[in-house]
Amino acid sequence: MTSSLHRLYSFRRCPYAMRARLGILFAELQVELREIILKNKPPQMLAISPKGTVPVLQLIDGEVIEESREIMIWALKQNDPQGLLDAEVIHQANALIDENDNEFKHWLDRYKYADRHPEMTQEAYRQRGEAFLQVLEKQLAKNHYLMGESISIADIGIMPFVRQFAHVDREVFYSLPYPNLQRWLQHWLVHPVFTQAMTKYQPWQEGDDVVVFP
Ligand SMILES: N[C@@H](CCC(=O)N[C@@H](CS)C(=O)NCC(=O)O)C(=O)O
Repeated sequence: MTSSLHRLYSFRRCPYAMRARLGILFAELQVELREIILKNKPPQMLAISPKGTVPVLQLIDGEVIEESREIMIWALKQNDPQGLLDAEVIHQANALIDENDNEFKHWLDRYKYADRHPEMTQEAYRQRGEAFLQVLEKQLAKNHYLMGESISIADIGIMPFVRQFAHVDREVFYSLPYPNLQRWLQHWLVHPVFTQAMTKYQPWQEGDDVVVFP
């Protein structure tokens, strides 16, 4: 079945995919959603994006955007009613997302799956990850959101990763000395846009009806 919407391949348990969904929601756009399972990627997705990672956005004109940050930015460039791409903070927001993607994610994966990485203890992995949490805590001690008093792409780009880190062991996370980060995460966990982003969908199969998100 064809659709007149841009098409997003997504996977709910992937923080990069959640970042893309958040971007689409804050941009107040609608897309066709194809939820996938990483172990069984649809050939239609691999045909347009052979690197095989989610999220992937296929625009109506055929262009393919296969990096989560680019999907967020593309969406918000279409429509950004809350100013998430505020020019005054975009440079700093991008630098923080770089740190998230290039360093924090590395330690998050090891903290989450410490048994697969026996070179260090789980606690040591957590402590490495905490270096980034400390940077976030410092920002959030000054402002409600990472870049100031309003939401920026840094918040939606980083929050799904901090959530995963916290959920490795909630008791430990909430015992750490990061009260502002904990407040920020809790705010996001009940935020209506985030809960909408986390809506569960059945994996897509050829022949299914089009699923429109949101
Ligand atoms: N740099 C990519 C990273 C995306 C990524 O690594 N996604 C993971 C899932 S969280 C993935 O699709 N991995 C492929 C696999 O596990 O087969 C982006 O920002 O979109």
